[in-house]
Amino acid sequence: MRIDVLSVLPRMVEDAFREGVVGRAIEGGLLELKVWNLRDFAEGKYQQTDDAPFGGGAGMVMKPEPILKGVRAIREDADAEPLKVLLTPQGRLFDQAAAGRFSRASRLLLICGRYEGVDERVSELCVDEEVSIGDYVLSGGEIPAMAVIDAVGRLIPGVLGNDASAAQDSFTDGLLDHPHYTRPAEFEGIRAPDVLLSGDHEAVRLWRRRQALERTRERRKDLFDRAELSEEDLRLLESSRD
Ligand code: 9D3
Repeated sequence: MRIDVLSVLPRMVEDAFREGVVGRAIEGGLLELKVWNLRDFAEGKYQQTDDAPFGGGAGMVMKPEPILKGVRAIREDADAEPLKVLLTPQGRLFDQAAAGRFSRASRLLLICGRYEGVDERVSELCVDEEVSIGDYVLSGGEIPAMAVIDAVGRLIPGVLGNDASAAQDSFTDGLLDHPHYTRPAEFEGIRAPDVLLSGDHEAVRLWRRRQALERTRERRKDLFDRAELSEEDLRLLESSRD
């Protein structure tokens, strides 16, 4: 898979993937990441990528022309047409389902906004989807683009090794994970639950499932209400209600 990024801060994105799982995927040739400097597509003495908003108001708006020029250059730099995604607070929420969809495209082009926003004609002319990573204010689309690259990169076959498909399956049941413990069995006076040291695999499975169900109900009512629960799940919750 190939991912292109168009940004006024290209080093921010490049530097993020020098290490870690996705960095290794790039080194190993499973993922090609190319980050383009938007300023290289801006004209004039100052190579301006932003300008004052029509209608007045605070802040600056990203000019459409450099973005369109950049998108055209990136398109022509490879054979397949990329799925073009604009990172913006006005986008649909990026979730694991979107990560799965993006990972099935052979090419992805991520366009990072900065300042108050991006001229609306960019969306109209050269964007397939607009996405946000959540309801908090960031300074631009670069960190959201990194989140998308990390989430999508992990889904490329071979990037995670054999565990990959299993790890994905466990997310698709839509529950939060159970608590994890490792050595020592007692730390700062807190013991790991005895069941995890018992060697009783069935008891461990039931304990983990119940913990996952309870935590999801407690912390993420939105996920809990959408989860498809089995008879066993309902029974595990029954015994935990009191
Ligand atoms: C006061 C109105 N703000 C819009 C909600 C202005 C504004 C805030 C942040 C305009 C641009 C930005 C920069 N953020 C992004 O470009 C961005 C973002 C984000 O801030 N949060 C979550 N996802 C994303 S994707 C791109």
